[in-house]
Amino acid sequence: MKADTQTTILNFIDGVFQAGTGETYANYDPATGKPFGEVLAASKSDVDAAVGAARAALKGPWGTLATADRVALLRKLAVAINARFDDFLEAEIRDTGKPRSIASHIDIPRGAANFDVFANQIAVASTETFEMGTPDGGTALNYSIRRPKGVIGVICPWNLPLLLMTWKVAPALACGNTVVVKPSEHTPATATLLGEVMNAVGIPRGVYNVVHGHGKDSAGEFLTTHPDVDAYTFTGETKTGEAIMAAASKGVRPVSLELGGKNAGIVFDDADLEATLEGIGRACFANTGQVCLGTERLFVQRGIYERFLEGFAKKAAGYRFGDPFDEATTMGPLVSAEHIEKVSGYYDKAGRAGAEVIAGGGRPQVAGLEDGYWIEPTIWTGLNRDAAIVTEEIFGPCTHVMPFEEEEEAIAEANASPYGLATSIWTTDLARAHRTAGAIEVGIAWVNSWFLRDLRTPFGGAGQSGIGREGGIHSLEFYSELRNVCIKY
Ligand code: NAD
Ligand code: 6OD
Repeated sequence: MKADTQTTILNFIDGVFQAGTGETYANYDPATGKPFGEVLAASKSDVDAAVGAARAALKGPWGTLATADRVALLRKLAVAINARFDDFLEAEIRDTGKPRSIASHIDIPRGAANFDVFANQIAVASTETFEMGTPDGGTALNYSIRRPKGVIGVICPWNLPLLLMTWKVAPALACGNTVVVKPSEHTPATATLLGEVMNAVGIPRGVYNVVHGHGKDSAGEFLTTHPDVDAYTFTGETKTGEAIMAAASKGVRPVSLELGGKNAGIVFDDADLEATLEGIGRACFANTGQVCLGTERLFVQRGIYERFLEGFAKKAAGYRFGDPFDEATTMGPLVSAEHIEKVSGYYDKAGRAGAEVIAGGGRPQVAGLEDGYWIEPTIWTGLNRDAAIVTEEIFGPCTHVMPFEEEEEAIAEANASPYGLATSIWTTDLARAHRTAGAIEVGIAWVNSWFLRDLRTPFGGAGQSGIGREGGIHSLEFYSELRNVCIKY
């Protein structure tokens, strides 16, 4: 169990940690439900100062730094995060309640890797050249140069705080932009700690700024309505994405939006049952179901349905709740009091709608941590496709399973959603795998896998799951302004 240390979270503006002049609020430990520190959030004038610092840095040394020098600094950042691995790990576990086994294998390593990946990407990024004939018989050469977009507002959620924040900050800095980050109010720690690392490796002041607070009428809205921010990159709920898009439309600022989902998993009769149970188990329950790519609608072909349900119920019952700092814990709490209220509200709705509970369905008692935000991994069946738990994003460790007969039926069910983030398809028939992956309207279709990431690939959502693609060259496209130079000679 983590020692009962208190923390005070400050803003990081122009290279200096400073108390905000906005609201002050308590930071809660999800495993105990008790406050363990406070956040001194940014006021409108603090956000002004952060944006001003970012603008000054852009016009100053950062804006003129050679790509090779930026690449070297990004690589140093990756090394420096790994050098402080345990500090990041502790901060992330304390804020989110996620088990050490997840944070140490996914969140913190990816936080560092994001800087390496985008250092590599910008180091070899090319642009186009076209030679053309001119009407007077001469020649012109067109080539493109890459310029930073400017000051980028980065607004982040709480489910994978360091991973998702650096996923945006790394390519933004690689392209020569400066950033003002607004982490989730629930998970302010690792973005703040990254400020120390930025200073330690010599990133010029003002390049990376962090402002804390909530969304509406708070730091989030102060940032998204600030006229001197050039573009916004956001990860979070679809409704929030709409508000950010509306704010960004003033001044015609571009947005990259990674939003919610209600992802479908499909298990065919010919799937390798053991591998499927392992993969689908992760897709439904990893990080206590708080992964945007997670599976909350599952369609299982009739021939394997009963055997699958039996194994799946065992999987759900096999998680071990406990102190997130304990290596043996495999299921942490939900992130906040607000979120447990939302998720348990859906558990109640499932009961009222007459769902059959195959596993879980309630809130466990965790010895010594009774006031934490715990909830059981849950499997339901028996509801129609229009039930709230089958259509709305819950963002908890739960899924609804429906049987199907034919491939076309599973595809139609998977596509019956306004969201289109991810799918996970389980089959040993290669032709069927290609057909199904091509037919489901999503940004990512995993076959016989889930959350297997190559950071060079396009990442994003279709429909109400987002706008744009990031990852690899696609991130560079969003975070840079390409200029065509046309030389007639
Ligand atoms: P959220 O939308 O409530 O909050 C995200 C961030 O936006 C927070 O920092 C919040 O303070 C800020 N915010 C809220 N209202 C705002 C406003 N009006 N103006 C400016 N900022 C505002 O999302 P969350 O609860 O933190 O995260 C969970 C959601 O994120 C889920 O819907 C999940 O699917 C989604 N998500 C999507 C992806 C993806 O890649 N598509 C990844 C992770 C999470
Ligand atoms: O792996 C990533 O790059 C990424 N953006 C993951 C998103 C996970 C959603 O919770």
